[in-house]
Amino acid sequence: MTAPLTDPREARVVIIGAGIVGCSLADELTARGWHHVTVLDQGPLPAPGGSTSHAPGLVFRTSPSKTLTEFAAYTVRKFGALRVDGAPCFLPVGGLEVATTEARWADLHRKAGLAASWGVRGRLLDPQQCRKLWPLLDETRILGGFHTPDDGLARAVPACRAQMARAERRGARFLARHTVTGIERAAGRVTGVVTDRGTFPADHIVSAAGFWGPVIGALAGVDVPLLPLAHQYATTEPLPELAAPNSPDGGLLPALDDTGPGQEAARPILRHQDRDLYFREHLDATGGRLGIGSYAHRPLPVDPFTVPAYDDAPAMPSALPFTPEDFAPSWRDSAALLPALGRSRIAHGFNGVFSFTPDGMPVLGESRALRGFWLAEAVWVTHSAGVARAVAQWMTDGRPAIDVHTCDLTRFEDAQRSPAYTEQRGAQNFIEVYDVLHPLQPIEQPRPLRTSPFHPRQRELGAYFLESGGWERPHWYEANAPLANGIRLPERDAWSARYWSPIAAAEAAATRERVALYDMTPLRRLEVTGPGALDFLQCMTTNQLRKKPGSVTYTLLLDEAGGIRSDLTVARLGPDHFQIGANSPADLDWLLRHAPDGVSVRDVTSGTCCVGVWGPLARDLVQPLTRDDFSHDAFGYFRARHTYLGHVPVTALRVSYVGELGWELYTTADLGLRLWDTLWEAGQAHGVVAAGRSAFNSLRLEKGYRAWGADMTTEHHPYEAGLGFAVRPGKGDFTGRAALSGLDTAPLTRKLTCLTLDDPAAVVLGSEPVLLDGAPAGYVTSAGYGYTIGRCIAYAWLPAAAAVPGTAVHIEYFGKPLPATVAEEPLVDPGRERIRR
Ligand code: FAD
Ligand code: THG
Repeated sequence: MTAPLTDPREARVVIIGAGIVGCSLADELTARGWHHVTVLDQGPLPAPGGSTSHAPGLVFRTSPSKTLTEFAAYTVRKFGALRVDGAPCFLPVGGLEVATTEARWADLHRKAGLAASWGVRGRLLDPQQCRKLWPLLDETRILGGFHTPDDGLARAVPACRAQMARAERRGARFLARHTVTGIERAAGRVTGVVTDRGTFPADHIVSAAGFWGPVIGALAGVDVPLLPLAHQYATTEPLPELAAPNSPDGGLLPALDDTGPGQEAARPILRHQDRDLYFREHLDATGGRLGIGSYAHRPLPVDPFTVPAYDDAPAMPSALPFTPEDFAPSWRDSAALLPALGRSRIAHGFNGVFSFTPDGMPVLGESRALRGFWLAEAVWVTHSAGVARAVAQWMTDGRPAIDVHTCDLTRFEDAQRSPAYTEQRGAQNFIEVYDVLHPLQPIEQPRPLRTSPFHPRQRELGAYFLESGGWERPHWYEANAPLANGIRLPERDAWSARYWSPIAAAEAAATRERVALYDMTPLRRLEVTGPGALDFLQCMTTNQLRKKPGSVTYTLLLDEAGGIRSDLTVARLGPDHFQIGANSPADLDWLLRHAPDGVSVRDVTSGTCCVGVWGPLARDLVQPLTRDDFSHDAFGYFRARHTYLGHVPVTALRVSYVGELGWELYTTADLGLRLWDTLWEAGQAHGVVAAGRSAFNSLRLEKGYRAWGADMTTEHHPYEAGLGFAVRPGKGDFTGRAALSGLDTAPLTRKLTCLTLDDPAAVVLGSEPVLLDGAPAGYVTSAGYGYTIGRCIAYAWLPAAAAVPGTAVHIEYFGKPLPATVAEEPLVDPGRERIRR
């Protein structure tokens, strides 16, 4: 992933784009000792006409994504310390989000929990307290607000100037009026950047071209999945009310004449998300105007290939003419919240262009197909410094210090890379940008996209589908409703009752008591073959794979620093033939990047399928279908073999993520339906059910099986994640081994910890803060109701001192501290009798 040089910092880097991302990246790279950094922009500097040139710069840090929150927290810290002409590049005016609906008010309580989980200071306020912060608010319209005193305004162009100046002092070059027209490459690597004013040799190229990303991508032959959309921003005429000091009854803010140079705002940045609006002040010597941003209008997509050049654009390439008719409802909504606006009007407005991606997250990282070609795209000012730091670390050390898998350009499935997908999802993300979104809420379009061969049967059984990675995934089956009749479960609150059904309890019980079929088709399958396959996988993963064919091994992919990139099952099907059960598309990418000549790595997920047959009666179901011996002695736990079930050739793995006796049965997609029908028919005598993800998640939590990406990421090492058993430092060298040295015996500072909620009726969903003695000390990684144990289970990162069974904690759910207790894990079948019989 790094240039073929001994010290990566000697490499020549060309950054395309001198917006906030390009400038921040030049600063971060030169701070790390990179000498040869050139930043090119087609426009003049320091305001070349991209999205940054007119960004109002609101920085709200709190997000459901820990990664985004950490990016933003760094932006606030960094820009807070930067100055230009004596004025700061960040104004810590605070942030205020108000609620005008019950749903939003509840969601602000949830948001306050997210803030606590990710270390953002904040407090819920009543309407009067909100009005003290923002005297223009009609307090009768709001139910309350969430105040984050350390949020504020980034002054984006000054922040560009400050970072540009610093990077230049360290030797970077910034070249205005250079339009990139080509990317030169040789042998799968970049070699240079072609512009209208000459060619610049490069070992690394970073596309920080903002919404022009797809244009630069096209020059490089790399898909850049983002959609540019216009978003309206308008400023009012001067409002006398803004210039006035805060309310006479003791305002929280200094009088405006104390604000000093560069103080363009004093009151908190304000969000009215129920109406897709945000507000900031623009203060000056003569008074103040209010800036209003709106996401309430129809999506206004822009073709990045036809955006006018700087000199041809009426204002700037990224600022399209204002369409007042689109803004009219937002103006009325603004005036309803801030009645003083009734005496004002819009003085200036524009439709500003910036990037939206299929999932709302940035697109970062190096292309595998074109080494040395990096993307740092679809980044808000809010996240810019954090993104730049992560990319600079990535380029320098081979990895960012924080987990960025949700931003990694490899995260999209093939089926999610079409222009049609990017356009549809990008526009939808614009529409939903301020919506209250449930963590399980699936996308609505395009669906269905990927279906397993069992899909027709699943529909017949009344599957309730959610979407993930493009796949339709049954969460429960309405056909099992009669089984749920006898099961008594506590009532759920409205939030946790969404995307949930008591039928999941019946499916979990059927798995524990009889036998169930689980569609495991979306489980990523990689095939690694060739004479060097074993040695390659030994080098790439932590556990001992040098075992006889027919073995299955649970093992980890680590990065150089010992962080967990993934957890895998590796089935050795032949001397040079391995089948891997993997997690994200990044696993394929990582293996392909490292595979030596002669080793082939293929993703076979789409052409194959898998059904899990699990439960105490699994053997009774499967054995009559095959001539091979499926007894425990002949087909032991974590073994694999080829067989025929009826007419269907299958690879059977004796593995169970739900912690019950049984097999994962794999076959090609063409035979999938026949396999399902064969198992279904044979299962009738044993009371077989089809079971969904909801039961699946419950059972895996009861068994203590970690889910990569939620419970652990590259930020964690195996010992603190409770996965030390899968690490065999004695087997020989592997990626990450050196970094783990000594960690197996060193005292842990934090631990992935199993908690159960004390009240059998209480439920949490994930990402909630865990409180120790009333103060946030960790956060929930994943959670689900344990139907066998009759309590909600929550895994959480906690300080090791607290991770002692019996320790009492609280989990904050919508503002309520729910008592919970650290539990001994696993909660079910610690002796593994159920899976080994
Ligand atoms: P840009 O600033 O667009 O920089 C990309 C640069 O690449 C441009 O200068 C361009 O000239 C250059 N370039 C492109 N193609 C070429 C080429 N072929 N050759 C040479 N140079 C090239 N974000 C927030 O966090 N908070 C906000 O409050 C906020 N409000 C916004 C309001 C509006 C109206 C808009 C439009 C955006 C807002 N954003 C906000 C989003 C934010 O402005 C952008 O996400 C951010 O500025 C993108 O920065 P960038 O450096 O990636 O891109
Ligand atoms: N099936 C297959 N591959 C997978 C998963 C799967 N790969 C990705 C992910 N899921 C990996 N996660 C696990 C977690 C636990 C187990 C299997 C896959 C498991 N662990 C046993 C235990 O911890 O008791 C055995 C461990 C051992 O003996 O080393 O079964 O669902 N194919």
